[in-house]
Amino acid sequence: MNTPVTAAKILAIAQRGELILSQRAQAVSNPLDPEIQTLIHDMQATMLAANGVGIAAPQVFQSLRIIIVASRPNPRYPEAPLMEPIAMINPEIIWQSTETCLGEEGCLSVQEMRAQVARAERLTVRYLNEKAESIEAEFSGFVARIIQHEVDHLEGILFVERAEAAES
Ligand code: K1U
Ligand code: ZN
Repeated sequence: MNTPVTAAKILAIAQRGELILSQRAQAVSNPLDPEIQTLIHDMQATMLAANGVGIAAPQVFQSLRIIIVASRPNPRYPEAPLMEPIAMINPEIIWQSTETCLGEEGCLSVQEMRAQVARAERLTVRYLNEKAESIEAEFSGFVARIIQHEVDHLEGILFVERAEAAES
């Protein structure tokens, strides 16, 4: 991801019950606007500071269609790929497999709760990158799970609404 010259800010993370987490986020009209570039930079820093593998703009009180996806291997998903964070602006899941898989999720906006959620195993997502280029890419497994979780945030949906069983 491109790095603005200014230092990144760690932003406050909205918690379950905040209205913004249940609202549909607005499309970004100008991805090259410096304010959008700064927001992406700050979202990435906030995600890393919170030890997350993804984040969506409504989680930092911005009702905009921007997500960051940053898989890494972890105890629940040891086979997960280690990837450079990808910022996706106006992401659209344009295809998803009918095959689903159950997996554990957490959320930076829902403290101390994890749950099993069924998600499509594979998907194709179309989005704008930080240079406003249109990208189409296919993902599977844990990365596809993160994308579905983050796109849900843009629709005002929390993973607990899709959960099969909660875990402590
Ligand atoms: O959007 C978010 O709240 C970030 C969320 C993304 C996510 C985690 C697990 C499955 C799907 C989506 C998190 O990063 S919560 C942090 C966390 O619980 C976790 C971190 C690393 C691996 C697994 C979970
Ligand atoms: Zn979340």
